[in-house]
Amino acid sequence: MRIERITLYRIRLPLVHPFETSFGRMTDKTAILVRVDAEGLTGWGEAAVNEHPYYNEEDVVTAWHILRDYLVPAFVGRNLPDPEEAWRWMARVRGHHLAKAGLEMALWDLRAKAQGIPLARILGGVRDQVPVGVSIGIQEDVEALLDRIEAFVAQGYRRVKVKIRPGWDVEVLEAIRARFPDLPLMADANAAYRLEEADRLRALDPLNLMMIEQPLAHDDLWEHRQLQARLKTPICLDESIRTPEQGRAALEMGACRIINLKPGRVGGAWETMRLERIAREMGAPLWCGGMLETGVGRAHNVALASLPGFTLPGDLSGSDRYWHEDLVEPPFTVSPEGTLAVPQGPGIGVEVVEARVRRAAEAVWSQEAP
Ligand code: OSB
Ligand code: MG
Repeated sequence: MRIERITLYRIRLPLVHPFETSFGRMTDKTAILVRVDAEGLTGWGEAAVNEHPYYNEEDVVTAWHILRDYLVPAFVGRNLPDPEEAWRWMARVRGHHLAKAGLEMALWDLRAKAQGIPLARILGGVRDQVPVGVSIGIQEDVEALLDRIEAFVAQGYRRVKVKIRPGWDVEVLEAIRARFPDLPLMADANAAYRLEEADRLRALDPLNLMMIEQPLAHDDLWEHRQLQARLKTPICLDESIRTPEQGRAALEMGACRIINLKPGRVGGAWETMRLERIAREMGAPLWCGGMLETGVGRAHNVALASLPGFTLPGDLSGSDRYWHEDLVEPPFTVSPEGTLAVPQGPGIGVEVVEARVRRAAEAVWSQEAP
């Protein structure tokens, strides 16, 4: 199957509700959608890059550059490679995992469509519904946060993650616990603490949190290990785990007990499948994280979350939690049981509405095979 054309759409979509974390506040989401055309079929992927390099070092401009100048030219005009080969072609470019994932996942969509089967099936998915949670940003005040939690719980979400930072942490979580004693609850610090603040984090131990996500530096394993030895609450790593091998190392050394596996952060589906297998064989809990993806990236994440190693509810929420209007049809909707259905059509199994993509696009570029 010859790859005839690859198109990049740099998009910006307003969020229904601003999303504030310890690294900043987002009112819009940026991303690069990748469209791959081959022999009458179209595959879609999403590089879920933020506008600014505050979560990781990538931003929407670096991802555009890496895709346009390095990754796309390596694939246009060639035959669709097998998954491992595709990853090898990209590996010459170091890092830039969100950019790579956008293209890599579009190739998976294309493969599944060429076979006429759902993406989840060629990935090895075993569920047709995946349990989901919601990630809630820092709010104006605790009352506003409690109200939002109540509304999401009423919609069926199976666990709630709240963003924390020094000054918006212990008291806030205590207030949530007082109001929702049995809620599966966790906190994500996005690297806002130092090891010297371990005592502050130890104050969370009585609250029976499922886990605390990425308390220390974005690229650290060793100090997380020191912290985990002093905490009862399990540590979950996000930013620090960029490769399957780092995931294995973190689990082996006790830097974390749980991994938030974001397909974008590790560079796409191939690497996600490798880490899923490692965690499964080690008996470590795993869940699928998110980067406020549009329906395109969400479809890929939901398909991957149907793999057997994803044992906990993911940061996979309904389209209406993020967007006034998603870019795909049908949009993703959370069931009263707190699940998202894994699409059953060929490939990603949802229709990308190209008119909406173009409306959201700030730039479009494509390369065609000669
Ligand atoms: O740290 O998990 C994170 C969104 C953007 C950047 C980083 C993170 C997040 C989320 C949102 O928590 C998860 C979602 O997509 O719903
Ligand atoms: Mg996180």
